[in-house]
Amino acid sequence: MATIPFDQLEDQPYSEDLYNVQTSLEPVSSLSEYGPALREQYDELGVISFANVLSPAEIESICDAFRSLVVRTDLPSDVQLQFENAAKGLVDDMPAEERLNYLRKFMIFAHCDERIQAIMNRPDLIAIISEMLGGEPEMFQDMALLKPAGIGREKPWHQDHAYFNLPEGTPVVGLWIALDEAVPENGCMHFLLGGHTAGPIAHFNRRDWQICDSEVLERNAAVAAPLPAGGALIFDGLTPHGTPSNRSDRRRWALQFHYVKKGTPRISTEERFAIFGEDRHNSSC
Ligand SMILES: O=C(O)CCC(=O)C(=O)O
Repeated sequence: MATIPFDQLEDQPYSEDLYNVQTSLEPVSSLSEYGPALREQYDELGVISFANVLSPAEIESICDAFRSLVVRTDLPSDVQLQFENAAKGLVDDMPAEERLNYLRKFMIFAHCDERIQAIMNRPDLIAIISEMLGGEPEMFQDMALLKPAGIGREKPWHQDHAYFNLPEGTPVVGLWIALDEAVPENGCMHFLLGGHTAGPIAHFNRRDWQICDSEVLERNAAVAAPLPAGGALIFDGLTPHGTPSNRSDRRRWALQFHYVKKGTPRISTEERFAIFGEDRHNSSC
């Protein structure tokens, strides 16, 4: 790697109340439990949770894929890697394989490794996602946020659709897979249940491109979504979610894909800002 790419944003202080929730979203055991009741939960709450989706061998294959990607010197130019801002000065002289402990994000990397594609295209996951989308899915974005131990920064509350150049009203399904046990201490996912029914919410450039903190607190619907390694969350692209900083001594790796219906048109970034920006919502933060 010629120059080491770092996250532009630093971990900043935030109110602990944003993630100080008393309730957890209980996962069902496995994908085979998916049926009308869970479909109803998805429509109503905007998220469903499964404890056992990836086998230990599948988890290991994805972790191995990450290890092989981080040491490659010939990565295609569209693959993005980003180290935690807090790791500046630490990783420069480190052997490439050790740098993985400070990596914040991989993006657009699935095409480089068949092991990642195998999970992305797993028929039992695709069957559920197709039903939610109402048609054949197309993978829209692949990403992994790794939240290194001790320095993994907060991902403030947001709707994923606010990051995607897709028309308003496009069904978007997110699949988030825990590669380590994910708990509040190492930065598990938190959701505002039912928040997708509000449609697009105003986003602001604050600690990141995010929903205003006061809006999250006022909605008073936050739950934590802890998972064992191999567990997965399936959620609507409009369901607000965020993850606290990882202050623990345990890393929290996760793999995620977003799917849309095949043939979904794209819009421009300006059009996206017109949907999710503060001007349309006439709100301040
Ligand atoms: O994995 C995380 O910490 C946050 C993931 C997330 O919210 C996102 O990438 O949209």
